[in-house]
Amino acid sequence: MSDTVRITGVHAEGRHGVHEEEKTRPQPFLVDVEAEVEAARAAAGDDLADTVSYADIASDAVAVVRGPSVDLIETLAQRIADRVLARGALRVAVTVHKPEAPVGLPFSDASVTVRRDGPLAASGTIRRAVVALGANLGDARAALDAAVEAVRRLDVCVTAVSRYARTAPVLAPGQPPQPDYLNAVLTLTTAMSPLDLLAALQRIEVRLGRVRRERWGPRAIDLDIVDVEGVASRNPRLTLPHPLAAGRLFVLEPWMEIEPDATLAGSPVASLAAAAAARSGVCA
Ligand code: A4P
Ligand code: MG
Repeated sequence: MSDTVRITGVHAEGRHGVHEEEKTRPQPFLVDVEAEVEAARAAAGDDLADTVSYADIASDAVAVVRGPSVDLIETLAQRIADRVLARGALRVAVTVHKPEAPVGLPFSDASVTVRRDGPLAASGTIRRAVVALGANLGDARAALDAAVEAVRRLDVCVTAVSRYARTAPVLAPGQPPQPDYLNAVLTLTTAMSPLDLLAALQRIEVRLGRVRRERWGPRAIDLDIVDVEGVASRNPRLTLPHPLAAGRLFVLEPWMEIEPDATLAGSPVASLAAAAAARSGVCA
């Protein structure tokens, strides 16, 4: 379940329509927008920066209506949707009304609604994704084996699985000691949306006994999405690339093993691994 930011009846004059006269004589357009967002952090911190502002949505709508002339209100709605999705909305519905359209018969309103998914919610395009696995409670090797098998049963093609590496726990300052981890990385292709992939991985975590008691706590299994081809997101529900991956040797080294030329947000994974190793005083 997500939250909705809604603004209705945004009014502006524009020169849009298939008739020549409509391209010269301005007429009124009204726009309604419903943007699906993740507002929990904004609500908890009372910070506008963590949501999508209805004022920004209104200015997107007005800019498009006052902008270059087009034939169709479908085109206007699409352009407004693109702008709202670029502000971080998960999904958006945009309705453009043209109450003075030259219909030639009495009518009260003409409108078009388009509904579009943002990159986190969009499915149907086959994309490559990188998943990091970690476990340091119970039989970690069995947990990683079971997780890889469960991922294979999803609507994905697993293209490579790294060896399992025993790694020292990376802990937050003051965190009590933990057992060593077993870490691995796998790559896959899928047409699932990134949010559906995350939900499927979280179901596998639950089935394999994951309990979330504390951030960075010891875990029976952890499945993180490190990267999804072509998707960047600051959404707290799914941040892509994973915000910590670029500095995590326990992710970068197994990934390098299966994809030596991989890049993360434009940086070669090999360079990121060398920098992380230098920081931790270990040879990459
Ligand atoms: N979430 C947001 N973005 C993502 C993403 N890209 N992938 C949200 C997965 N989840 C994402 O995740 C908590 C919430 O983050 C989820 O509900 C999801 O909606 P989590 O994986 O349960 O939390 P976490 O693992 O405690 O935190 P985080 O930030 O993922 O930390 P890491 O990087 O997984 O670190 N030392 C060694 N040697 N090996 C390890 O594997 N792991 C950690 C945890 C610490 N030290 C370690 C290891
Ligand atoms: Mg994690």
